[in-house]
Amino acid sequence: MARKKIALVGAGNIGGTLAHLIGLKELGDVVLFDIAEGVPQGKALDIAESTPVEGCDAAYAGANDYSAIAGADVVIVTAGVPRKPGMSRDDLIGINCKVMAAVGQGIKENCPDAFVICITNPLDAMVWVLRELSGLPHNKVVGMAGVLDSARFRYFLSEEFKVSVQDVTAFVLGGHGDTMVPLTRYSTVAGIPLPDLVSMGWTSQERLDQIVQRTRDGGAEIVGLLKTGSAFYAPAAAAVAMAEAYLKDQKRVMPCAAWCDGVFGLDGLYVGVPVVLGADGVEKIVEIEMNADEKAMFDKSVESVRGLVAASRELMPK
Ligand code: A3D
Repeated sequence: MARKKIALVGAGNIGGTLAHLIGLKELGDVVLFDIAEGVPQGKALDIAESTPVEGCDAAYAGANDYSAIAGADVVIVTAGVPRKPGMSRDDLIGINCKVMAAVGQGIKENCPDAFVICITNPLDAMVWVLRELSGLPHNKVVGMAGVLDSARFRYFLSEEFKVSVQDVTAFVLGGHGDTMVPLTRYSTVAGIPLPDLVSMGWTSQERLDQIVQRTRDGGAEIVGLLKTGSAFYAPAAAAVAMAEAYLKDQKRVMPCAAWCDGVFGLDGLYVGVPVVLGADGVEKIVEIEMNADEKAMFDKSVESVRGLVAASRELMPK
């Protein structure tokens, strides 16, 4: 069986890290595409030269022309600009909306059968633009945010409880912004929900509230430390896990920005919800029950995503 082809649109910090991880995991051959001349070629060659040391079989190419992504099985999109200290993800909408329109067109013309994962911010609106311009079926276009936000939550919880990250599960839903919704009732240590752990005295409600807030501010914390860009190791790892779920038909249950039409009371919106990811892309949306408080937080997040989509609609090429 021929190796899979994975196209990375955007060869910046996340794009380069994606390329490296994909080779190490031997998920397929990698094409890096970017408008910056030499950057995708240079990163492709550099990583290719590490493969003999790592002992992994993956071919690498870099390109400035969309024809290079032809026939890709998976496309991961990071093209655009990241935020700088003091900026919110939403401040990126003007420039990244135009970039997503060009990328959507490139995908439509070159690899309409691909599974597409968008990472570019503001995430929930950019994945919508990408889907509109590419014309791909909604189940084949998703946004990466929930896996990252949940991983941050899991990491902070594992530190708090002094247990392995492997035994902590967590769900962060809603839009990828300040209104994201970490769901404590659906987050567990080895199956024990967080509210029960508070009752058991493992932590206090106050500490848990602080961890929830740190999760919401997780991206800004890294931006503040790096000063010149945003997080890229964990975002790349999260997107690779999603690509692997698709390529290996793993049927993994992951929070993704998925097209919600007739679920969660929504009538056509990309927002973070639990989904089953397999060979058909988004195979199922897991419509969990939310209590009144959770629903109120989710609705607030949905409203903020709606605002961003409306702004993107105005900015999109007609
Ligand atoms: P960066 O290292 O700047 O890379 C972006 C790359 O995109 C650069 O190499 C640019 O040359 C390239 N680019 C710009 N315009 C185009 C275009 N029209 N076509 C092709 N390539 C282009 O950024 P990064 O890799 O750190 O971040 C990329 C994006 O991911 C940003 O929008 C971030 O805000 C976003 N991001 C999202 C998350 C989520 O969890 C959703 C997390 C971290 C970063």
